[in-house]
Amino acid sequence: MFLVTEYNRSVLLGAAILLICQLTAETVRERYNVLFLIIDDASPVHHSVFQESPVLTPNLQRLADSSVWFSRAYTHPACNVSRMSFLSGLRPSTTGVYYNGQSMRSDERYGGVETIPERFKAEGYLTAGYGKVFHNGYHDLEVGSFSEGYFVPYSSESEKQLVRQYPIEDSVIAIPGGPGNYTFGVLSDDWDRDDPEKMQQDTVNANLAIEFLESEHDQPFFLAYGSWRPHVHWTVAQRYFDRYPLEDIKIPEGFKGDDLEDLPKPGRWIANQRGTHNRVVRNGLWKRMLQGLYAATTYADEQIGRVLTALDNSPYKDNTIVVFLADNGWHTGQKYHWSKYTLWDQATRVPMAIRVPHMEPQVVNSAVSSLDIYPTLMELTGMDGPKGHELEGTDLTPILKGEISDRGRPVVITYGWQNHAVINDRFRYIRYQDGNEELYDHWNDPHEWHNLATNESYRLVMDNMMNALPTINREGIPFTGRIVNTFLPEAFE
Ligand SMILES: [Ca+2]
Ligand SMILES: [Ca+2]
Repeated sequence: MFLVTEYNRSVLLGAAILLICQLTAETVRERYNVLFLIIDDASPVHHSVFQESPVLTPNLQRLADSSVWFSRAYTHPACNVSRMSFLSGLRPSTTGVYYNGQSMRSDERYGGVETIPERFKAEGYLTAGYGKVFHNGYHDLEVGSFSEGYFVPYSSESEKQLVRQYPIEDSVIAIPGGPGNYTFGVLSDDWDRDDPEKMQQDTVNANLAIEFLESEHDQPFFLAYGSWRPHVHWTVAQRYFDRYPLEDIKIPEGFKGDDLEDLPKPGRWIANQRGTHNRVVRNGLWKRMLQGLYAATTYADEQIGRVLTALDNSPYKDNTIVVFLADNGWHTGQKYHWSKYTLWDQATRVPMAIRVPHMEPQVVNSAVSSLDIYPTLMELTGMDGPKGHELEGTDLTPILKGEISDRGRPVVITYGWQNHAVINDRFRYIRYQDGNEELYDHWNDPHEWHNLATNESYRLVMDNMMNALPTINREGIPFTGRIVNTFLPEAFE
């Protein structure tokens, strides 16, 4: 018979305490918090993280200095397509969500997929979303993705009020003939400081995120902050415009006058069918437009910086993973194009960072995809993947740890049914639904000026890259929103 003496009672007790401590340490290590930061429509050449740029983004640089920074991360070139893909872990070619007007939630096959915030919520996380996390047209459908009382989505009304009422009158810029949403103006310099009546929503939502990080939580958390800027309208306060005097602004290096001449029909069509660039130039607005984008980018950088500072000053600093990315890129005249919606570098390459406590900062220059975020977060937090669907991205944890430098397969970017770009460490191969092709050699042609697809000596390169094209290309799901910025049949005729 086992006699419980005072001695072995204390030994047993000690062993039990040790076990509990180990379990707690284990649990704490696996139950990382997540801070998920998203900015909207960021040009890949207009930020100053590890590159020369006229636009200063010191807060992104500060984040990059403590993170694994991806200089060649890619997303799909439209808000909804990109966000639905990286938040669900599924490719557009799998879900049939190819444009902003297609809501995945209304689809019977994929409408119920468990997205990143839902996954964390299901695991007992406090899940908060402030600003534009999901696409702004569809955030009503995402109420259930976040914990009750912790969801304040993007407000289109707030943006409209801002643009109509507050800009300094003679500062308002509009492109005659449109698009109308490029209209922007300068706010007086007391904006986005301390007066609660004079804060735009990105400031208000950053304040909510900061307040969240300054509060005590008895659950692990997933906190998403989505900044609407630098998306148009580039309406920000005077001080941001003042940093970029018009006389110092230069047109982007990547612009080449005859750039469209070597493009196949769909490429030329998507580049300039809206005619925006010609109107910008005809009206002498190119530098004014760049000034607006620069000012709005610097404002967004500051908001990200404020949230990051709140994390770094909080007790959560050493137990919180930070993910940062932009949902898509932006053309500022390159290939005669403004905005996104193309398969080229300007619209598809985005700044991206992942910071994991106690992991060495580094810069990764191999091609990665925003699709990789979901499986990476699952691995880092020790969670199982979502119920009901397989994630299609690649777990980047071995890259974060410095064990490997490459995800092992090319990145595939999609816009519209059967229009894909395949990107590896050297080339971008574009294939449109009608079979037209483009090929760019990034080692020798970073601006993608020289389409090599008609040069037969590259046939083998292109054939190899074709092997990475999706084998499933689901028909586009029905539109529930506006049909805008889509490829039309005339693009291929
Ligand atoms: Ca966007
Ligand atoms: Ca060209």
